[in-house]
Amino acid sequence: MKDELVSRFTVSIPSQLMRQLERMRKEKGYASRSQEIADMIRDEWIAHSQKTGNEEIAGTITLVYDHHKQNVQATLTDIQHDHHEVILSTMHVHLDHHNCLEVLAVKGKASSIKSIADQLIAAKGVKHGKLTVTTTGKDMPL
Ligand code: NI
Repeated sequence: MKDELVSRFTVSIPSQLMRQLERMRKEKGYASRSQEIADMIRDEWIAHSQKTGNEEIAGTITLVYDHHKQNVQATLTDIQHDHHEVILSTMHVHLDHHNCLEVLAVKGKASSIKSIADQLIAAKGVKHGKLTVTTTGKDMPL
């Protein structure tokens, strides 16, 4: 790190998330928070690079949201209808009185799947979302 240029930035996150970050740092054995976050960014960067190409991929988009939050369901449905050609199937599970789990099976160009996942995950009211990418199997011999 001595010879590398270092950038510093300030981040504001909920206190509970901060406690979770700190607990994870200790459990993973990182000496510093900077080291931990740098590794998280590298990991995300690799995943991000794989999702921005032109190749056809398959995958799932998982969303957890509170359906009582205003407009969240309508927003998610609008986005899904705009991209019906790549969303093959959806499953909706009512986790409890408030929380819904939605899983979308998708297939299409990596960059467009990534963009749809980003829109859904960034929608107001979505608590957590994740795109999991896999192969379509076509160019994957056993
Ligand atoms: Ni539900």
